[in-house]
Amino acid sequence: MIDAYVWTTPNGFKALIALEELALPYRAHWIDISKGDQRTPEYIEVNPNSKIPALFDPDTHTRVFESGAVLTYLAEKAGKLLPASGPNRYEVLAWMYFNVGGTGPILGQLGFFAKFAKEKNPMAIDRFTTEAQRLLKVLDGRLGEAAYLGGADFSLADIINYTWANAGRTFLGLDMAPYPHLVRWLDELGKRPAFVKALAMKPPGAEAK
Ligand SMILES: N[C@@H](CCC(=O)N[C@@H](CS)C(=O)NCC(=O)O)C(=O)O
Repeated sequence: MIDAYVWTTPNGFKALIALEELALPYRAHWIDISKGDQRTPEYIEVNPNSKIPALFDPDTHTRVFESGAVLTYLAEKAGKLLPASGPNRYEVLAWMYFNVGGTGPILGQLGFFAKFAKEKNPMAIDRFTTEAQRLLKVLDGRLGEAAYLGGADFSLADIINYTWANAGRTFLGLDMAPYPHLVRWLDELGKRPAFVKALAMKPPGAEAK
């Protein structure tokens, strides 16, 4: 049984969606990043970078941190959602890296400056809004030429990009009118049973709040 370290954020949901899509048995450990659980010595053994998601697989004595590596490990364990070789493997990996080096950090920084920061910095908000819009346009272009980011088939590339693009539409409230293909893909993925199940998950006790 895989130990999955998660929280209810775009990066945490990537791991939960992948576990559900791949139907791998797991136990969710809720790391409350608002309370600093990510900085405890026990958790730093799992992720030296003090972020979620991460996992430990007792079957293979493997720890994995960074969402891209976490999803790659899960797909390779299940033998699904990441082609083992060939050009399509690298198309999927390229769109995964596009998220971990692009939409993830840029929309994350936009969230910080536009939503969380007490002092509003117009230059930072403008910089990250412009770059977020540019990246969403790149996703839209790809989804105008292929059903899924990796090509004809649903893959890890879709899971990893979904949570941040969806946060752009919902939490960040970006205008999605310029991205009709992206909206089509968001709507379709959001109806998949594994997405619906994972995105509804909450830490124990959260329902009572
Ligand atoms: N590059 C990392 C980013 C992970 C990340 O930023 N996670 C956030 C939650 S969405 C986090 O753990 N933040 C806690 C903190 O920064 O202290 C990945 O892709 O896994």
